[in-house]
Amino acid sequence: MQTLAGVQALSDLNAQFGVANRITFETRFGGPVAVLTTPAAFAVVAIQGAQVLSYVLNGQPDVLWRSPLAQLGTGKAVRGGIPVCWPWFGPHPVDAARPAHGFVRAAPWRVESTASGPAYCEISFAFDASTTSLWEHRAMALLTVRVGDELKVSLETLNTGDSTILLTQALHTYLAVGDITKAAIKGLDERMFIDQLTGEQRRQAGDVTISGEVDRIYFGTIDRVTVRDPAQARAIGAGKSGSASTVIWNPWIAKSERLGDMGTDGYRHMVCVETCNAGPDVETLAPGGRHHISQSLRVLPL
Ligand code: TA6
Repeated sequence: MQTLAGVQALSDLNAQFGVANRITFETRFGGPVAVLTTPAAFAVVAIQGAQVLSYVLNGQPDVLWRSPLAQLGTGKAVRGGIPVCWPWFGPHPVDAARPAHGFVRAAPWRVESTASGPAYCEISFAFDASTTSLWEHRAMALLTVRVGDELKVSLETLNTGDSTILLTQALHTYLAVGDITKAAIKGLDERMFIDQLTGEQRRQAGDVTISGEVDRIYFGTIDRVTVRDPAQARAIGAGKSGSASTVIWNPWIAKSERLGDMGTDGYRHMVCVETCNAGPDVETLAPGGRHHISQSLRVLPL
């Protein structure tokens, strides 16, 4: 049964896709979410945007940062978790009037399937972008979230139209850290990046540390990135596939004030490590073509 804005009713979702004690559909953050529970961890995934909002390993703080103002159904993506930026990253390359980061991160997705095993739960969503006025192409986006002792988010694009798509995208992941000023991001040493604040291209020297606004597209990198978080005595590993660019973003103080939804000192407790096809890393999809991108998050010892 379809209800508001094409969102499937919770009762129908539980009947069709629920799994007792493992996968339930309920209301959290003011909107419909899936709660996936395994022996090692649980995750909360909003139907809106197919957005992971929380990933918590037993006995650990949330791996994902979320705005204290997080609320579904506002017409904007929740600030935090893993927003899905598709089918373009950042401002639209030609038409600035179109929404930044594409048009699916605040829209309802359709639950397609769920699965669970002794150590994992999984949910898949679909977005049919064949009839939107915001885009001149036709495609399907399929997003799968797999929860266990790691979190894996996969996004597949299928070009269902008759024109070639130049695809950019991001799994725009907000990682939670105890204190960003004490954190270090490893794995990008010697990689080139575009500094989005100045437009310059520079080469990274050593670990990425943050003591001000950082907005960088690292390109030519298929590397795993590790965020060392001494304040929480842990590290978070971010592996990826289908991506040759990684964005590192922290808005710091002034931009946080302009954004208005970062909370009082949210910037101190987050860093975005985004698995992307962005900057020079553009995927060309011929009609019938597919592209798959994924990010895997794992908590590691310091
Ligand atoms: O991924 C980094 C970035 O492009 C930044 O420039 C900043 O705009 C951020 O995304 C958040 O964008 P949003 O539209 O969610 O406010």
